[in-house]
Amino acid sequence: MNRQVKEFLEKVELRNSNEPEFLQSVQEVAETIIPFLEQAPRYKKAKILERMVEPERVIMFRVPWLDDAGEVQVNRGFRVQMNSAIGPYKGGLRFHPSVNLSILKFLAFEQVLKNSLTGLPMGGGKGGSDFDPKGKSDNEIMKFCQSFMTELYRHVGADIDVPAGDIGVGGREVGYLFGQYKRIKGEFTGVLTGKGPGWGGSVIRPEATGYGVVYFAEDMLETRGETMKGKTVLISGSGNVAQYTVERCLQAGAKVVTMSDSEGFIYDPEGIDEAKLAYVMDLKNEQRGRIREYTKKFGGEFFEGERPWKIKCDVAFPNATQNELNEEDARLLVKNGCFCVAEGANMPCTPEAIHVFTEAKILYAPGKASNAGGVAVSGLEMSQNSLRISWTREEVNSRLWQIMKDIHRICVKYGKEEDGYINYEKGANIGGFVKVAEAMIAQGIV
Ligand code: NDP
Ligand code: 2IT
Repeated sequence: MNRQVKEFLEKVELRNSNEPEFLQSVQEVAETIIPFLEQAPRYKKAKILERMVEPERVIMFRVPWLDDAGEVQVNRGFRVQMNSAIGPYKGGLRFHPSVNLSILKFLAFEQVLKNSLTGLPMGGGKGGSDFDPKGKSDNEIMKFCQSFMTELYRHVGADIDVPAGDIGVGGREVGYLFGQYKRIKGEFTGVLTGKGPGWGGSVIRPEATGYGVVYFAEDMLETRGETMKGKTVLISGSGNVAQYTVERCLQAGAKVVTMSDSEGFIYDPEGIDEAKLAYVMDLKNEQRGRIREYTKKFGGEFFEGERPWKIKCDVAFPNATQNELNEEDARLLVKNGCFCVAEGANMPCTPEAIHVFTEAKILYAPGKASNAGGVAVSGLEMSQNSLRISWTREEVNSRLWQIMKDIHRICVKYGKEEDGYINYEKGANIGGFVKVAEAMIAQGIV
């Protein structure tokens, strides 16, 4: 590691020593940005990176609620308002028992660069709670969301901070959160994205992350004269991002053979077709069941406690959670002929895994580039709310498609190396950074 990178990371580590995920995401960015600063002394002098790793504000609060048995429950709520240089804070809310400050700071930090890459005026933030939605009744979910918003409302707003979904937060939760905000404030504004299409939500927002990651992979493949058609695809996760990744893969003529959840993965060598996907969507979104049920209905195999990476494929989409694909998995993927990995999740590949991909010179895209479609359509939802109109599916989809193309172009611009290899990680980091840095310089030392 370069000396300047090492010195920078030591300082960040000293102040955030118990935050491994945050440090991991900072290291990943510093390794490409610090060498770039040598060609951009203005950014170095203005200490842009030093400022960017310090959140503008962190809010932590108590979330008390009453469960169905009449017991008092207490959770912890957070909102990390990372950077507002180019627009209101924007980023999802995650409800998962693992949620802590380290995870939310890493997500908020990534979000700043991702939102910049979309070309839309959005700053970066992230929030959530250690609340576990699994096994909770609808009533309990509503009670929790109402209590969460009863504190969060004073920190958010359509021009201040606009949350959305992430793990454990989908349309149902956004609805309850929005209802409570509206009730407390007495106003109907675009304070959240991912709303229902009949009450201010954008069409294509549920599909956006999954569709976007495949659009991005299609652009990556095109650089090698390839398409998704006929490719064998591994997908991890079975939530929002995974489901619509499968849908778009099928539209593009690929064969998807795996999906997963926190209990294991299913392998269907025949491929997951439209009817099987419809079953998964009902199982996960309505029944709130486990992916292992799939094999009881359609055959194939369930691998308890495992992740899909040992199955032979051409293209892989890690779409569940952070650090779900390690060095050993990466070696297996490459050995089995996988030549394109596009992250639907945030930071699913460990640094060692990324190293394996870039050494092997296979196509690899970091989430901040390839999964930006979700927040991009959130940005389009904000625009529609401000204009008080709703665009059609065709309009939103074509804007999403164009935004993913533009992000790909930015990655190539900043990430193409001397031998022609496109380092998407470097391209995405520098491309996202420059716009935020310019805005921060223009706005002075604030
Ligand atoms: P969902 O809650 O809809 O689905 C999450 C999926 O990942 C589920 O299958 C879940 O399994 C699995 N999962 C979650 N945590 C773990 C874990 N610790 N170990 C193993 N499996 C796990 O979330 P999303 O699909 O919205 O989010 C998936 C990823 O995509 C996240 O990294 C998120 O940050 C990222 N992302 C989401 C966007 C969005 O618009 N929603 C936009 C951009 C990125 P189980 O049901 O068993 O928990
Ligand atoms: O990680 C992400 O980009 C998201 N969870 C979506 C955020 C958003 O505001 O739509």
